[in-house]
Amino acid sequence: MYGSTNLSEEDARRMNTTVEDPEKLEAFEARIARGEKIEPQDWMPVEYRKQLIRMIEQHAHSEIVGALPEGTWITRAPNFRRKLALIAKVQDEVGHGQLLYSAAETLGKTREEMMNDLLSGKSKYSNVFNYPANTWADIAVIGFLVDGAAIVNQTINSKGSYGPYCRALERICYEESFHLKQGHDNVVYLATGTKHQRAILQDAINRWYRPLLHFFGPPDVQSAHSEKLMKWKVKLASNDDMRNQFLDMYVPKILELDITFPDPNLKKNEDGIWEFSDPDWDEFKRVINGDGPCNAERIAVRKFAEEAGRWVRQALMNPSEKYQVPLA
Ligand code: BYC
Repeated sequence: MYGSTNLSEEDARRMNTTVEDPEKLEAFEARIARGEKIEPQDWMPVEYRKQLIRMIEQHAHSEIVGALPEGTWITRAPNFRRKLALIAKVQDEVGHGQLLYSAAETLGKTREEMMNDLLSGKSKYSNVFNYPANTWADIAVIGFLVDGAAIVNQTINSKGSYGPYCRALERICYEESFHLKQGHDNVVYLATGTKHQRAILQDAINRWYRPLLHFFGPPDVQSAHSEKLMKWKVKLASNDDMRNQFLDMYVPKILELDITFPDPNLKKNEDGIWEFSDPDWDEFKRVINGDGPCNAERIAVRKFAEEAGRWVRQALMNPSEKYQVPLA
């Protein structure tokens, strides 16, 4: 699925290059224009490699950190059926992290380096996972709308240019579509339930609305990386386009349940573009730079997991350890 995970000596030497061989660059861009997939052993510009590492690594971190808010609800799920579904979903999310770390490793960054960068705060992960899941309705909203937003992003980018990332995204999208059904079922159940159930759902939508708008990244005019990523077909739609697609698909599904959004200016114009109030981009910047409601807690849990799992990694990596076939 992934191909090589080793950086060739030549690629390692080129990592600090700023000027690319024009012929190779032209041939590379022609391949992208023809819609070919780039594979790990192929020549690629250093900036393409660095951008992919940044984006895939952030995506991988988002999956494993994203498992935490939902994970806290496994022991508090309202019934056995919901608990089973949530356990399976959380397990899937961690598995997505594994797929994505493997895809990022093909570009020459080791998993250990990625994990260290997450724990030191050098690498980012999705803003949405720095908010608390206060009630069971948060789990419904995460399952329906956060997973829905992720599917919009991932379905588009699975048609991109880097083979290992696209193949990982395709697999992830199959599983995410089950998560979405689980989230939708949960949202509809609460929306058609008691007064209290509707109230906690409305409260959760009120709190998740702005983080969900932030999920697709800053407005296009402020996006630092979009131009390059779109030129090289790593991203196939801009942040604003993806956000618009999400609003188009999901706002009507919430409104039909007679649940509202906390924004009087949210509306679709005749040209198909959604308008909304400024979702406070300063809050977005604070949250992605480490100062959100749960950033410290999320990293503390990951540090605990890293330390608690060290003996397992050491045992697996110990070349003198031999597997003993257990007695029957
Ligand atoms: N959160 O130039 P821009 C899931 C950063 S997990 C944090 O527009 P780009 C799930 C951006 O990194 C799926 N940071 O960036 C799991 C950059 O900072 P740096 C999560 C963000 O890359 C468990 C700066 O802002 N999905 O679904 O062109 C349970 C400028 O932005 C965010 C992914 O990870 C953000 N939301 O476009 C349930 C998708 N947005 O690196 C569910 C993969 C922007 O220069 N990523 N930043 O320091 C992408 O598709 C793209 O990276 C983005 C941003 C569209 C998010």
